[in-house]
Amino acid sequence: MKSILVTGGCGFIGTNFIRFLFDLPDEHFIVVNVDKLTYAANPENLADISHKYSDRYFFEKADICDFPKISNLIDKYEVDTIIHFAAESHVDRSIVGPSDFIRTNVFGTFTLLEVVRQRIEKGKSIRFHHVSTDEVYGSLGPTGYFYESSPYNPRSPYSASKAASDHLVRSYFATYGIPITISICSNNYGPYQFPEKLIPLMILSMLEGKELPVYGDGKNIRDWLYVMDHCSAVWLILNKGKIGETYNIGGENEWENIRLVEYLCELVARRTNVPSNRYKSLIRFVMDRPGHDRRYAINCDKIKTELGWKPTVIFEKGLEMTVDWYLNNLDWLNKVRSGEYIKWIEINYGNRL
Ligand code: NAD
Ligand code: TDX
Repeated sequence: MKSILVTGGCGFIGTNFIRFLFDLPDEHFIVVNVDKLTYAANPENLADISHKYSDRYFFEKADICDFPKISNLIDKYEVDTIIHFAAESHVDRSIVGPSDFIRTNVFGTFTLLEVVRQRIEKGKSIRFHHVSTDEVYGSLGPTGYFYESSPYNPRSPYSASKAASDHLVRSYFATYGIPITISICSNNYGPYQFPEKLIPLMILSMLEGKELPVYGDGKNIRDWLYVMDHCSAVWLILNKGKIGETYNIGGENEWENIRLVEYLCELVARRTNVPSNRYKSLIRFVMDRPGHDRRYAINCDKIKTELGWKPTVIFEKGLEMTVDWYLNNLDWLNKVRSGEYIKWIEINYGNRL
C-alpha cells in the first residue's frame, strides 16, 4: 500500500489532485492531506472524500515549516511519497506582502526536504515531487517558448520564491540523492480556485455587477490548462518520470487577458440569460501589476514524447464546465470569501485543530 502525503490539499490544485486520485481505479494507496488552512484553503472541498474513504483519506492540519510535526506525520503514516503543492500562490499578494511567500515557499520546501533527507540517511526512500510554475522562467516577448532548459528569470516575489524552491529541490537530488521530480506548469483553471485569480474573480464580479479590472492594456498573454489535465500529468510523472528530471506542462493554449475576459462575459451571459454587453460594459482597464510578465508560453514536448501525456480538455469546453461549476456553487464562493468555512472547520474538526 502506497502512502502519499499531499501538501496543500485543501487549495485549488491540491483539492483537484486528491479528487483525481480517488477517481482512479487503483485502491492501493492512502492519502494524507497536510494543509495549514490559510485563507486559500477549504477542507470542505473534500468532505465527501473524507466521508467515503475514511479508511484511506486523512487530513492533518499542519504547517510545512514545522519540522517536528511533519517528521511525526511521515512516521505516523509511513509515508513513501510526497507531492508538494502547498504554497502562497497569488502574485498580487506577493507584491503587497512577500514574507509569507518566502517562509512557506522557500523555508517550507526546505523543511520538507530536510525531513526527507533525514529518512534517506537512515536508508528509507521517500519519493518527492515538487509542483512549480512557468513564472520561474520570467517573461516572453511575442514569440518563443519556455523549455525545460530555459534560464530562470523570476520577476515577482512569488516567482522568485518558487524559483528558489526549485533550486533547493534540485540541489537535494544532486547532493543527497533524494529521488525528486519537478513539474513546471502554466496557468490552471477549473473548480475550487480561490476567487482572487483572474477567471473566478471575473465570473463572481459579473454575477455581482462589479467592475471587471483588467491590468494594463489587457494584452498580457497566459497559457491556460484545465486543472485535471495538470493532475494527470503530475500522476504520470510520479509513476513514469525519470528521477532528477523536470517536466514542463502546458495547454498550448495562449489567450490575451482581454480576449479571455470578453469570452467569459459571453459565456456567463449565455448561462444567465443576460446580454453579454451588460457584462462587457463592466470591463475597466486599471493600473498595471508592477513587473507584470507579458507572455507565458510553455513547450511541453518532453512530457508528451517521453511520457505520452497530452491535455484532454478543450479550452472552450473546460471554461464552460468551470463557469457552470461556479454558478452551481455560489455557496462555496460565499463561504471561501466570508471566513464561514473556518467555523465549519471548528465544528468538524473540533479539538484536533
Ligand atoms: P492555492 O493558493 O489555491 O492553495 C495553496 C494551499 O497551500 C492552500 O490550501 C494553503 O492553505 C496551503 N498552504 C499554504 N501555506 C502552507 C503552509 N505553510 N503549510 C501547509 N499548507 C500551506 O494554490 P494552487 O493554485 O492550488 O497552487 C498549488 C501549487 O501549484 C503551488 O505550489 C503553485 O505554485 C503551483 N502552481 C499553480 C498554478 C496555478 O495556476 N494556480 C500554476 C502552476 C503551478
Ligand atoms: O484582476 C485581475 N486582472 C487581471 O488583468 C487579475 C487577478 C489578474 N489579471 C491578469 C494578470 C495576469 O496577466 O490576468 C492574468 C492572470 O492573473 P492571475 O489569475 O493572478 O494569475 P497569474 O499571475 O498568471 O499566476 C497564476 O498562474 C501561475 C497563479 O496565480 C500562479 O500561482 C501560478 O504559478
